[in-house]
Amino acid sequence: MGFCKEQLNRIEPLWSAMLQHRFLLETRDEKISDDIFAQWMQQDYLFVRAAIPFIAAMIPKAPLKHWEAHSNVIAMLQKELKLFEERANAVGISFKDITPWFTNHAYIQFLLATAANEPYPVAYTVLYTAEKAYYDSWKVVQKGLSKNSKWYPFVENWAGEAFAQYVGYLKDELNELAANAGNDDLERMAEYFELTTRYEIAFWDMVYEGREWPGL
Ligand code: MP5
Repeated sequence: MGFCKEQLNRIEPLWSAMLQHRFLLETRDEKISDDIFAQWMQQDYLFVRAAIPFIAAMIPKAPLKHWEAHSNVIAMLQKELKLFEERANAVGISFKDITPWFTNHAYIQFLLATAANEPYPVAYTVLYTAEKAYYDSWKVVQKGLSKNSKWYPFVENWAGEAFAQYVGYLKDELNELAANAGNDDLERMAEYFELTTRYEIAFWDMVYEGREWPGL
């Protein structure tokens, strides 16, 4: 069994909890409030923007054969930002003066610190886990959301065939990185697989809790 499957099996209760999050079920069942969805859009817009320097910071550590894919991902993220902007304009949501809330801030710092400080296979684990999490999450939404919904373009973005292929590519490459990794790196990869999943769950929670920053 490859590393990815092994990890998904190991943390199965967490992964299932993520896929049963009320944000996904309410969006799927068209019961989500516009305000909650807007909060997700504003925060995820900032997250996607921060994913660009995360990918860019991985490139100097990456084997040459990964450079093209990483460059393509940066282009994909730029297009994704335009999708957020188009949807925000269409429904009257503003991205002006938004800042990352506490959990989002922590997740972004985690991404950037991982790319800067950890070995490449560990950073690649975080990339795969975050992308796989969004693929599986939006597949849940796809099961019920009408194609006419104003939120359907997000389903098309993350649950569509192009993204499925990209996540499949990341899985194969991560399995290969893991097959060639030493024990220390492998342990760290498993730890970061779980941590990334916990951040994903915390991110959905944050959208509801709506507390911008704890403390005064
Ligand atoms: C992704 C995302 C997917 N947009 N937001 C979170 C909180 N996790 C994962 O990443 P991408 O780069 O938008 O495909």
